[in-house]
Amino acid sequence: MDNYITLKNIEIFAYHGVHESEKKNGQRFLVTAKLFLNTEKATQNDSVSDTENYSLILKDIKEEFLRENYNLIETVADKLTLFLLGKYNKLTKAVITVKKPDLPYAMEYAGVTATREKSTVYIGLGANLGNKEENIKNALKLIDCATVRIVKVSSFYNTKPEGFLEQPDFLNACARIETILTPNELLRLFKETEIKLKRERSFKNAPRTIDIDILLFGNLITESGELTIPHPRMHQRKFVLEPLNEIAPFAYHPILAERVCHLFEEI
Ligand code: PH2
Ligand code: MG
Ligand code: MG
Repeated sequence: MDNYITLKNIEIFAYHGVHESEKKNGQRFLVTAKLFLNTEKATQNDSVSDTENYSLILKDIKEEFLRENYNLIETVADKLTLFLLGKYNKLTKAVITVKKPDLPYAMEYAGVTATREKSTVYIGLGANLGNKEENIKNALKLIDCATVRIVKVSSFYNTKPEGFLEQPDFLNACARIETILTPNELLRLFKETEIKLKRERSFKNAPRTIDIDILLFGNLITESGELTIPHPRMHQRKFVLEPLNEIAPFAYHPILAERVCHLFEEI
């Protein structure tokens, strides 16, 4: 649903800026927030408890804007999207514009707009070293944080190694998460989590205490050196499709244009 709350040009005096004079003297900023949420229930009941109260949000934006000083209004705007989406559960997307209206130029303002939204992401977890069940559980605990919420976890499946066969059996699972991180930020979080759980990368597909892969990221299709979404081999792997089918049979593969239940049937 495409309804949103607007708070337009909130005036705040603050000390963000690259230049010493900006840090020392401060200046006026104008903050505009466009906050998306489903207002269906609120309009039905005409009740503020079914939406987000913009007076509270306004107070929070002013406070958060002053909490720490940054060089870039890019950073300020992005931090505000993270803060608001993290704190106000009903928000699905935040678009924040931060403007400097008093620069010494013949121009109305310089400004930056940052956008973040909540995405539904499916991930695969696998372990074949150490206490496999503990490793998967610990990985899920570490992933669950201010920017990532674990929504649903599949059963744990004992699987035979695919690909490189001369290694111990695996324990595999899938989870549905909700995140306001970008794909690259999420990948970084997963790599850090793998390192915390003592994963060592000796060779490709080597046995591991834990492997955490992004399978589907909303309907996103992306390919860069480090990260390919959807996961390029997910549709060929029973150890992915079986747990994924358990928790998300109707999740959609945007390249193959098939639902997970269909991919699972075909394998
Ligand atoms: N992961 C691999 C390669 N082979 N086999 C099983 N059964 N489970 C895995 O998680 C797995 C695999 C590369 O990530
Ligand atoms: Mg993997
Ligand atoms: Mg991996």
